[in-house]
Parts: sequence; C-alpha cells; structure tokens
Amino acid sequence: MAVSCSSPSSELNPVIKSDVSFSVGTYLIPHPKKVDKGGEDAFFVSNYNGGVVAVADGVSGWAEEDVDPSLFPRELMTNASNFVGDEEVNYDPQILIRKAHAATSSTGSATVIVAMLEKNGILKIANVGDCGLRVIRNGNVILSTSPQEHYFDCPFQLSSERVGQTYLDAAVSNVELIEGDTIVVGSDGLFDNVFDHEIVSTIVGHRNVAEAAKALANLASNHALDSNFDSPYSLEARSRGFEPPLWKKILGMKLTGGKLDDITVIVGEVSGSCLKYKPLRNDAV
Ligand SMILES: [Mn+2]
Repeated sequence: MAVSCSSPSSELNPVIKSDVSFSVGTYLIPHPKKVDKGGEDAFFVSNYNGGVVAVADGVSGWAEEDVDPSLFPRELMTNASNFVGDEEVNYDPQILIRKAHAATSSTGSATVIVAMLEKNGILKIANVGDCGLRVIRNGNVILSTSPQEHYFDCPFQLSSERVGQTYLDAAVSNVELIEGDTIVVGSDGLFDNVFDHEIVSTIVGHRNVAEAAKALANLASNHALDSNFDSPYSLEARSRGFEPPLWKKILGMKLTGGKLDDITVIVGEVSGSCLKYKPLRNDAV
C-alpha cells in the first residue's frame, strides 16, 4: 500500500530517499494443550530505528526434565528487547542474539529469529533454528529464510547448556526493503501449517497488519487441527521417509495433517515517513 505524500512542488524539489519504518501487527495462538500458561513461544516488537521484530520458540522437550519450556524464550526476548539500543549491539541482530543469550539465566532452550529494519530500508535478519521470515513484494515472496536443524524435528537452538548453538550459528541475511513491502515473521507453528502461497494470498487480502496477523494465525491453527490437511509439515515428513500409522496404512491413507504447536505471527508493512521531498534553497518564498 503506497503512502501518499503531498508535496507543494515535486517538480522543483529533488526526491531524496524516504526514511522507512514498520507498521506491525502480532498474533499468538498457544498450543491447545498449553493455553492456560500461554504456550511456549515468545516475541517482542520495538519501534526503535526502523523497527525490530523477534520471535523465540521454547523447546518443549524440557518439560520432561521438569523445566517450564516457556521460561527460557521469554527471558531471552525480554533481554533482547532491553538490548535493542545497546551501543555494543550496534543494531546488528546477530550481536543482539549474543548479548540476549549471555544475559539469559533460565534453564531451557529456544529457536530464535531477529529482524531489524534500518531507516534506509535495509532489513538485517539473524536466525537460529526453524522460526522463519518471508518478504512479500507485489504478491511474490522475494526472500525466505531456511530452517536449520540437526535432524527432522530437532532444530538448531540457543540453550542454557553447552550442547546448544550460539549466535555464531545464526543464518544471517540482509535485504533492502521498499515502501509497500510486507514481512511475515513467525514460529514454526506458522510455517509447518501454512504454505507460502497461502501466506501471500492472506497478506494480499488484508490491508490491516493486525488483521493479517490474526488471519494467518487462525489459518495455521485450523490447518494444525485438520488431520486431512496435507500441510508443509506432513509433506516434509513424507519426503524424509516417515510412514503413517499402521491403521492408516491399512486403509490406504497417507501421512497427512497439520502440526499442533504454538503459533506466533508478526506482520510488518514498510511505510515511508513522508519526508521524501527536500526543499531547494532557492525555493524559499
Ligand atoms: Mn514451535
């Protein structure tokens, strides 16, 4: 969506590059069995500089060790939000992950993605594990992060233990965004249940970022609960040679269905600041 900027005389005034920033909408739907505690995803958004968005997804296996899996990602996100303007971080998402991880004292582990927009339009992304980000321009996905994993269903993760990954393992990418671009950031609960073409059509169908985030989360939730839906997750499982349960096989059924999980969705639309016209010195009246 283009922001209309009125200028008294654009012919006479040279266009300089507009500052950009995000308008952001967020939506989180916890796993149906984890609703009472709010699930094990955590996120934060900040309007610092051009805007910062981040998602962390607590690794649920910690529950077997009597550790609440939500503590680590929540503390990680709180720490990250506190370090956003830190001098040493210098607006670098990888360093933000390093400092937030170092400051986190909870036991547990989490996947994490951080995206930081500079006012000149450069989006810097650091990603550890299987949270994800898509950049959508004119109805096409022009950038897509790839999940990092040790093996199927075991993503790279920051951990309170030495066995985990660190900021050095982050996949880092930069992309130049322009006014009207939309980013979609989420936990694997979104990307395991919703295909990219569905993300695009949902974004195109909702001009409001808050409504778009809610619609995407609801779509992911509906697919997660649908045992017949051939989800990205079930396609991936089949491609790795996983078999359906015996009773399904006997009935000639495929391995299908969504994946029940916490679902976090952040939608950010890039808008300009309407300061793109620089008055000429000799233009003064
Ligand atoms: Mn998850």
